[in-house]
Amino acid sequence: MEATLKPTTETKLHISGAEALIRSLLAEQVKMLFGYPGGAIMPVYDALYDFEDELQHVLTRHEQGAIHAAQGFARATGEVGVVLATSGPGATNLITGIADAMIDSTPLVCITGQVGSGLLGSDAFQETDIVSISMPVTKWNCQVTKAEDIPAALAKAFYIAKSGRPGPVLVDITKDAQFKPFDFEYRKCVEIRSYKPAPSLDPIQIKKAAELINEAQKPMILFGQGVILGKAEEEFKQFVEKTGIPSAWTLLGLSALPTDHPLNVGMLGMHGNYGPNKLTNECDVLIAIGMRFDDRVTGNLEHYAKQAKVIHLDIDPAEVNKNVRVDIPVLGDCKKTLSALTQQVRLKSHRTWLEEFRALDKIEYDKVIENELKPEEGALKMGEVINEINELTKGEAILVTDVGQHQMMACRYTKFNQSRSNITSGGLGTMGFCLPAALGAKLGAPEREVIAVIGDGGFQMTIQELGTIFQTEAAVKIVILNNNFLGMVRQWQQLFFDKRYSSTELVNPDFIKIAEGYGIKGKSLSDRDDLSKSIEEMIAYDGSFLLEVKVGKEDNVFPMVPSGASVSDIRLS
Ligand SMILES: Cc1ncc(C[n+]2csc(CCOP(=O)(O)OP(=O)(O)O)c2C)c(N)n1
Repeated sequence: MEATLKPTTETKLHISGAEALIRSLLAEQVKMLFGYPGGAIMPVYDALYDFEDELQHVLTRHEQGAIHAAQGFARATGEVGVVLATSGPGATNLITGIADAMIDSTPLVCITGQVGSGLLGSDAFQETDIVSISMPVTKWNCQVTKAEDIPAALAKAFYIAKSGRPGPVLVDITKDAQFKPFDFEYRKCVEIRSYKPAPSLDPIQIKKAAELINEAQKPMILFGQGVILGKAEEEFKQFVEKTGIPSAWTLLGLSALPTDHPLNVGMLGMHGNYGPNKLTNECDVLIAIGMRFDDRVTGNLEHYAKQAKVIHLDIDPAEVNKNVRVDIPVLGDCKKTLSALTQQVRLKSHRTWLEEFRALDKIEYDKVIENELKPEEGALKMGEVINEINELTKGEAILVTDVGQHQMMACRYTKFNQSRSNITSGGLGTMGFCLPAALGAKLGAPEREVIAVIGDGGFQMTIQELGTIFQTEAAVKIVILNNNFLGMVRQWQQLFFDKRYSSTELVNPDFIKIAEGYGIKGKSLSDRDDLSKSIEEMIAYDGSFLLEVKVGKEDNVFPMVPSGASVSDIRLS
């Protein structure tokens, strides 16, 4: 939370609402935003023209591209992503990204132009009630019809987007409000009556949680994105190391703890690892940290960790007891709750218990992983592609994935040694997320290698953003794992619908020619012997590169907790 209410040095400028908007963004330290112009937002674009040196606007090829890019930017940097769009279709094109950011707790400020206030409700050209449409998928939204209300609306928007559990907000500004001059003054928002972003720490709950942890024989930690959002990676690591508790991650928690950490026992949920899924139903204390017991993680709730006492650390009280009954809720910012808890827990190791995870790892390795990572014959496998990427990036890269089999494979097998390295659409599972999100991540963290791993289906959902990559010259490395299928749906058709492949086979274009049309270097391969050197070439290349890897058409992702089954009924084949 900001400590003081300081007006900026630019107090009392007599400027238009549009310029006030730009100056408000600058006062919030925004340096980059993503968007697409149109009639109802033109005054803002006109004002932007004078601020090109201070505020970089990234013109995407579609508003969905803009919002996913802003999400990628926010996830890679920990800052608020900012999006600009016009009214009507511009605004509605943001909705998928807003819903995605809402469910994945990504801080975004979306600014939409609106028809003039005198036309509101008249079905004017490109009028749509975006405030009502976005209501259920925003953390907060509002419409501004007066220029003088713009700074306060923006200040509130930034405060709400990034405080507490982050999320997307939307500010809709009528065109007349953008035009009108007024005396501009900006004050950052530091509190809002009736909005309590983070519950304060309760020492009694901390004590109870510590006692239970100290007594536990088979405790297990489940960590989610809350650790990353709370910038609590270091506090988390200290807690894990002091308690010696095996720790498993959700899809969005991935990279909060290095993959190779001795207490990292892998991924939870539907395509997660064998050990943590099975042992969820054998542990005596389950410590959930910054995660929300999504159904993809829990499987059938009737058979989920019934034997365990549950401790849940979360910033959002609404998450506690939502899906899983919690014995000891520990509310608050996990940076604080974790360090308080670490002080009260005893230094321990759970060697025998950890060995149970490792024994199950061995089974999974022999039955699934070895053949995924080191197949000797047959078509290329998704896992071996990821394995080769690991060899070259040494856990340093940001991995951005789309949705489907490639996403599960990439998240299962990529190695990470630093946080904010795994960017994927978790809760909403939005195909088309990856390419623009990778662009946003690269623009936000240009010093880092950014690798987009995409399916041939999802790639074509936002393929137009190759144009933005071309124009911005962002050196995004794109790996299409091409199986000529909507692979994950095909897998379900194979396993649960008698192999009736209804509308899942794709006849694809020449992706390399398309890349080349956008000035992006491209290469295609299907031969195992070409894999390693092609990935090396891609990474060494000084610019954006698209690598199409033709993989087995009907490979499946295992292990798998079938829909409706218990996590302990996870299948290896
Ligand atoms: C916007 C959207 N539409 C539909 C789906 C349902 N869906 C989930 S995975 C998938 C297939 C993805 O295919 P592809 O991108 O080729 O990746 P693969 O599974 O083959 O790796 C589909 C259609 C979705 N997640 N998002």
